Amino acid sequence: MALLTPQDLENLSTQLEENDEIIKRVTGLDIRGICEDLYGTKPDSQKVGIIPITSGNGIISTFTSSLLFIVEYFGFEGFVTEHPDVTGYYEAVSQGADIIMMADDHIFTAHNLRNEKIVSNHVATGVIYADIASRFTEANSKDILVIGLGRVGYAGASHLMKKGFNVYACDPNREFLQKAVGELGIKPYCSDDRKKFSMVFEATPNADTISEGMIEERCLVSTPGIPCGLPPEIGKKYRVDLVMEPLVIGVASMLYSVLQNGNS
Ligand code: PYL
Ligand code: MG
Repeated sequence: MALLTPQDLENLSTQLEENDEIIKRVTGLDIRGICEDLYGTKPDSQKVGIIPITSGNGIISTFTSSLLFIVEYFGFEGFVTEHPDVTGYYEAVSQGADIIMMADDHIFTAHNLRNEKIVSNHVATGVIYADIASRFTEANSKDILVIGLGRVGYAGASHLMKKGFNVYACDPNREFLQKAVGELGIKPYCSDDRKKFSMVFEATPNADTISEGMIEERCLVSTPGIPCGLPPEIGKKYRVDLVMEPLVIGVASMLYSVLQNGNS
């Protein structure tokens, strides 16, 4: 999995505001509204212990401080532990954390100690970016294109199938594609199908995965990016609305997904 860099996390507050405005304009809801609707939960100042983890490539200098900003923005009470790793875990639980957040190079998780709910950033990110794409108010059908069927794309495609969308998907890895066709019932898509979409959820670690033949005149592309799959010239030519930021939306989804909701 591609690792975030401090450059990716610069101006996170500006990226959040800009994306929240776009999301509100194209779906009618802001990020909070989408999370509440998606999970049926609302933050209530739960204590979130954020633990730096030194394994693998080690600490990303602004990662835990970015998480603290996000956690507090959405109405939780956050703290970053003084120590990393096991000592940090002990510290967080001892200080009364309701939710633990920590990431090594493979999994970034949120774990609610009070209700045992646990989620990975892959799943939470795939679900919310796919959900945002599916809420495009100018869409004129339930057809939606998913590009990339790795851990993020698969989670998003699964969510869209459950919501009753006509999910078309592609992935250069034939095994990933066959798995999603067999397990989820998605329709395989290739760009020479000439079918165009007004809603696209892109979840690949590559640039320029979206080509002209795929998108309608008005189109919403929703992606966790890094890099962006939409070539800028196509974005301009087709007046594409692009929802893309590196961490905030995925973390909001993680937090709301582990809260207790009324019917669970
Ligand atoms: C969660 C991000 C989204 C994309 N890639 C994921 C990533 O960069 N994971 C690695 C996070 C490592 C954090 C480091 C620290 O500072 O605690 N262990
Ligand atoms: Mg994100």
